[in-house]
Amino acid sequence: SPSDPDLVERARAAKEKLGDKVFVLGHHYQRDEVIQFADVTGDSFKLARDAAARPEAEYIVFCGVHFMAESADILTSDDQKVVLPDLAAGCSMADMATAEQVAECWDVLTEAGIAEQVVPVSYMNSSADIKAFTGKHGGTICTSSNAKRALDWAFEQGEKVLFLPDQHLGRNTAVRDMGMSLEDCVVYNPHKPNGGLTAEELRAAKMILWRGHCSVHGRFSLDSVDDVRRRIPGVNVLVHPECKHEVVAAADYVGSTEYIIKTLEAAPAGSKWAIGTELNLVRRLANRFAPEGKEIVFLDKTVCFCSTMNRIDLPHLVWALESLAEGNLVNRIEVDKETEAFAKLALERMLALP
Ligand code: CIZ
Ligand code: SF4
Repeated sequence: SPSDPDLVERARAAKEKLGDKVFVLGHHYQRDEVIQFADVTGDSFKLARDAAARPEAEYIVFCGVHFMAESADILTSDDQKVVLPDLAAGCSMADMATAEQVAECWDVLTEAGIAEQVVPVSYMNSSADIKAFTGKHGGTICTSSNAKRALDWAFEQGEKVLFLPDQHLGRNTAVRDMGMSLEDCVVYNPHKPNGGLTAEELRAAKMILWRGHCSVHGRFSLDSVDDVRRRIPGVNVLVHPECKHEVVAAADYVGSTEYIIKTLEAAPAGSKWAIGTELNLVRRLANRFAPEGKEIVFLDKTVCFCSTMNRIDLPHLVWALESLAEGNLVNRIEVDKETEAFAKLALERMLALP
């Protein structure tokens, strides 16, 4: 949708007034009307690092979702204030693992006599509390780009991994990249007593997958892959590893948003692609590469935008920028010191991965 010219002018003016004091981060899944004001774009981890590399920016306006703003606060200095233009921009996947549920899970693992063998590995898409739990129990964070390296490391530290909160990324990495079988994985359901698992099942498992998923990527189906192959002969199917295992198994290429972008940049003219990731990004890539003769379609027309990502729109961005320009610090996301220290430990283990 075209942006309102009045709002565009107000965003531009507020940004100009703030100058180097503000740095605007735009996640790949954000709307075009927001992305046009981003100083950098990227996935959540790249953006948090980009913010840390700009110490002169007092205000980091994070156009993305809540856990991403928390990660930016953890990785930036105490003088930098992270602002989320709409506090209702959460992530349904991150919300599927709460601190209380994960503490209860650890008690279940302790009672089954296996907690000492378990290393937690948590996806970037998790709350600061879950990252802190991970750091406290000797684990690491991973992104969809380094999940295999994180699991390799974790299996050097212990015999089992508790993977949080995305069961699909955990399963896909274990089975596709590590040669494990589906039987090596069990799913811990936080809504059932003992996670819905017996102590024997827990003892036999190598991968204990938290029962979380992405409400966008989890909706792509095997049918959507079959359909697009019928509709577009010769199409390359490229999906994000947050998709279900059967979708990933049927795809030609699998990888993070950064991988998807690089793959399309390198693709030859005349090639055809069906992409299984968030719609804002797929549309932007389709428009960008159409002049080069690359045909890019969305894998499944029944799947929608990430509704919480889309909460950040131009009116919210204008409001945040104008407030900051007037000296009002609004919608600050601040992780408390103790949580930050343990979460940072887990993030630093990721940064040290070979
Ligand atoms: O699915 C998401 O929200 C992704 C890929 C987030 C991220 O880490 O950038
Ligand atoms: Fe969360 Fe999925 Fe939206 Fe990413 S796309 S923010 S994982 S719900």
